Amino acid sequence: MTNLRPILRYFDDGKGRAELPRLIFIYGSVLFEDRTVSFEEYGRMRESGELAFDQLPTLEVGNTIIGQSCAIARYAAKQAGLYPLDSVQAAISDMVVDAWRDLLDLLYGCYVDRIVQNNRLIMKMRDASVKVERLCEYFAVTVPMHFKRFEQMIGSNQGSPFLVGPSLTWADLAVFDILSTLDETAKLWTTPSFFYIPEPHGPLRPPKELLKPYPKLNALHLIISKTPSIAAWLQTHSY
Ligand SMILES: N[C@@H](CCC(=O)N[C@@H](CS)C(=O)NCC(=O)O)C(=O)O
Repeated sequence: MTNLRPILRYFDDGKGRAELPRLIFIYGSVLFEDRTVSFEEYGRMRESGELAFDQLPTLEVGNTIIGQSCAIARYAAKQAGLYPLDSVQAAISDMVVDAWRDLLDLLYGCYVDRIVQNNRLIMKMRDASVKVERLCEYFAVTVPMHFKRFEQMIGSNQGSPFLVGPSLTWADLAVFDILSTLDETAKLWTTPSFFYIPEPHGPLRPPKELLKPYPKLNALHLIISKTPSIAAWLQTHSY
C-alpha cells in the first residue's frame, strides 16, 4: 500500500538541509511526516543502498525515494502551490534556491571536508580552529555577497516584498531559512548541534551586524515569521 503522506527523513541534530521542505509543507498546509534518523540508523540505511546518493535528507513519496534537498524542496513547492507557473519566474526561483544551497554547502564546508576513505565518500570533521577561521571568512565575504543579491532582487521586483513575482514562493522561504540560520541569536550556535563549536575555540556565532544592512530581507523575514502556521511551528521548533 502506498503512503499518502510524504515522509521527510533527516538527522536529529537540527534544521540543516531539511528545514526548507518542512517550511514549504507547513506554509502550504501539505501534510507530511517528519522523521528523524539517528547516525546508527543512517549507517544502516546507507549500507542497504536505500538512500539516494548515500545522504540525507530524503523524501519518500509512495514507493519512490527522492534525494537532494533542492529536488525535495521543489517537489514540496509544487505540492504546496508555491512554485511559479511561469517558466521564467520558475527559473528565477530556482536560481534563488540554488543560491540557498550554495550558502548551506559553503557553511557545511567550514565544518567538514568531503573525502574518500575505504572506498567511501564521507564527511570528515575539521579541527575546531580551522572551523573558526573558515566561518569568519564565510561571515565576512560569502554571506554579504549573497545577501546583497537577494536584497537587490526584492528591490527590483516592482514594489513586491517578495523575491519573485507578486506573491510568496518557495524562494522566499529559502531566504527566510538561511536568514534564520545565520541570526546571531539562533540557539543552534550556542547549544549542542552540528554548528556548535565548544570551548575553547567557541562558541562562535554570526556577527551581530551581519543581517543589518538588508532592510528588505528583514521585512521579508518578519512577514514570514508572522504567518500563523510558520509562527506556530517556530514556537515549538525555534532555530
Ligand atoms: N547535495 C545534497 C547534500 C546532502 C548532504 O550533504 N547531506 C549530509 C547531511 S547535511 C549527509 O547526509 N551527510 C552524511 C555523510 O555524507 O556521511 C543535498 O543538498 O541534499
